[in-house]
Amino acid sequence: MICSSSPKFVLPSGGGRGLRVPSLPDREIWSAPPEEEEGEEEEGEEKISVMASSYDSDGSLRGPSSSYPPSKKLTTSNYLRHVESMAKVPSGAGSIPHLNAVILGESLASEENDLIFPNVEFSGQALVSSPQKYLEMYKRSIEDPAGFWSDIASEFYWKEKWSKEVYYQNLDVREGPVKIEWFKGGVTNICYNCLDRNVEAGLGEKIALYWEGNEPEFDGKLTYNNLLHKVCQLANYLKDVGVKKGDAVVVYLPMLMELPMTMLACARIGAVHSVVFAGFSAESLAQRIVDCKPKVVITCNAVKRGPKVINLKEIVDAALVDSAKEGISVDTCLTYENPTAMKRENTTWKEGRDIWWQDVVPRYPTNCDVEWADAEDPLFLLYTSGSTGKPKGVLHTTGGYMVYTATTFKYAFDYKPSDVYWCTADCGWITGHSYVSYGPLLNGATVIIFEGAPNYPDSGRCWDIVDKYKVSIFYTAPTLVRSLMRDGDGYVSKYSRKSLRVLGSVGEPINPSAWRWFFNVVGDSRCPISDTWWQTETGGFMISPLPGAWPQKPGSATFPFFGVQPVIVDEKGQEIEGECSGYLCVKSSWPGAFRTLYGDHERYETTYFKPFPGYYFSGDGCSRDKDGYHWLTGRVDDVINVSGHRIGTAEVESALVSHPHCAEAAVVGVEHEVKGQGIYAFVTLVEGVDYSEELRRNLILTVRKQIGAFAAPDNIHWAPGLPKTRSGKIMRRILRKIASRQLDELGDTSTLADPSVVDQLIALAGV
Ligand code: 6R9
Repeated sequence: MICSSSPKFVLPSGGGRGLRVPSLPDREIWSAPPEEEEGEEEEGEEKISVMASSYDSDGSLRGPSSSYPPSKKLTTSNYLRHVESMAKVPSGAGSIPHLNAVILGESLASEENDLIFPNVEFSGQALVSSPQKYLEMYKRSIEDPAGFWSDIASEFYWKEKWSKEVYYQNLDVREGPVKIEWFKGGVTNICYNCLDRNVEAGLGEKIALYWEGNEPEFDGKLTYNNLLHKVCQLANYLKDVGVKKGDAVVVYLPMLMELPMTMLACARIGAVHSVVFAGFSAESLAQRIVDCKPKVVITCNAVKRGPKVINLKEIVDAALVDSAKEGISVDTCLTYENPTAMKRENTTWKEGRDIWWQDVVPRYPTNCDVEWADAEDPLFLLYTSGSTGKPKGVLHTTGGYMVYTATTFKYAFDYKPSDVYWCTADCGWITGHSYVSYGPLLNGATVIIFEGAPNYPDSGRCWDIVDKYKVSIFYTAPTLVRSLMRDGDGYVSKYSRKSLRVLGSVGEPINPSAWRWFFNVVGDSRCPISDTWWQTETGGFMISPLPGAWPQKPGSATFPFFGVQPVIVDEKGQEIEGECSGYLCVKSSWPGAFRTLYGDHERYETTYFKPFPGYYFSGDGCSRDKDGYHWLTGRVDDVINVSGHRIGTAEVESALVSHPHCAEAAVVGVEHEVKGQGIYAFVTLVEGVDYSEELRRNLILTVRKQIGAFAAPDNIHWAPGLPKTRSGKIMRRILRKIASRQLDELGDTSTLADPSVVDQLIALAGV
């Protein structure tokens, strides 16, 4: 299917699928509710301060206005009504898990009265200053994607321009293999666009990276010039040890400036980086090494996170032993000495293979020719969890990813050249790829890289950093917001934070009380929050507020980014119109989309394009309210989202059953106050083995060892038997209810092969 022609754009009028514009003539979404609907205000109920503004009929902002609707008071019954109706959605993704129902209930209850308008000053200077402006741009992006994205792409450096056909896509498995291409034939280099282009534009002396160490007294910085030189030295070294265009390089580094530097050096010479989060275990690292067979592994000896020293080199050593056993031996392990964490002499070493970064890299020239790449040449691999035990190697290519990350960064954070930007994500996850490294650097931004833990030396550390560097855009995860919120406002109010302008959230749905705290306490009710919904697979933001453009609803990711056509489908794959709940899919491609799963295009099609033919299926559930706002409701597959990290239940189960005393395991997600979801594992032991506290600890340790500490189960529940259907399928629905102690909601258990196991499990809860 060739798509240089324009798809039809339909802007529904009221009630229909898609967007509604809050403007004065259409007062529906923000007008004051009728008197009789008002209820008593709950005691202790949080109140959000509303930035009172409104829109003129031409869509421009006006206000603060005395006619701004007063907030509607909320009653308990309002609240519960929403929880109940959302928990029992008649169609779509089926019933929403309890936590999400509560979150949604909270959200939807607040949605009716808490419409947060951007303030006039903010909108006045915003890149997208009104819903009308957004709609104008959005409409063009959908009606003429080729023109819209070509115009933006032209702002980057291309050695050769892309071919006439700006993009090609087939998302429909019924029409042949799934294929997505953007700017094919265009020749560019993302490192050149991040660094050389910005230096040539006069930003050479601008700070590219600030580094803040784990200990507050250690810090560093690099200008765009400095960074370019260091990237070139590393690129030259890599070339010298034989890394060529298309070769994989595995990177296992903590948050040092050397991490984005390494990614850029790989990109400069056309090598494909595969960054592995430095919290993964040796076994997980080995698995990724075996899958992509790198020429070189780049790591550092150790890192301090809070008071703890983590010996990364030992983990890499163990991984390299494991991968060699599988026939993949790596000749070069470039090791950065992180002197604040560990001295050289204490580092384990293998002569001939290991080499100190500081001994070799600085000797290379500070300039290095760019390896020009086709827009569709691979840029990086990043493994992510799926619903089987084997992680998926998500593959992103060069040109479309470059254009998309840069554009989403610019608009979703309303980026200005004077901004200082801090994203707390680690570069081991997609957020660190797109929004610590590539997106901001492509915009010539000043970025903070933080090595440490957000609560070390105390819970005020984030705001200390914000004040120290005058951070204006702060992008983080709901789990961090919730944990800092629990530690009290005192840690926040102690610091000025007056440099903050825009806040951001990513990784999981942000529940409205966390949203409100983030908005009111951290942002002093001044800063819009960009709640960005996206995925490793999407490369960049898909549904996100544009600060200054839209009134916000706490907990809603609001509307699609330019060029993105989200649809909500029911279980038959039919698009559902208007206010609804169902599976979130995307129709039509966008430049930042992943192109395949490394070495397994069939799995790519099966996982993402076969469930609902014609669409990309995200794996998430979503509700759309009457105003077209999107509310993400969490994963609908066997993936648990722990503190924003995706963990496949199958991966944890396979780690558990590798323990010699564990015969069978079934893992489910349960709500967790801080992490969003926690991991709850039911384990059946081998005949003759007794359950004990020691065994419980060993099982948890096994998972830590095989996957990483972040995947350790919060609960182990001894299960002499598991609830199974007569065909042997584990009824996870029942396990979820037992895990969350919703024992009156177990439903019909009579179809189980042995219904008595349910009572047995209930009796063993808490053992
Ligand atoms: C960027 C990232 C993707 C999954 C995704 C969804 C959840 C991410 C969210 C969100 C609600 C948001 N998710 N952002 N849910 N609101 N703003 O996190 O990528 O690690 O691949 O996870 O995270 O469930 O499907 P990734």
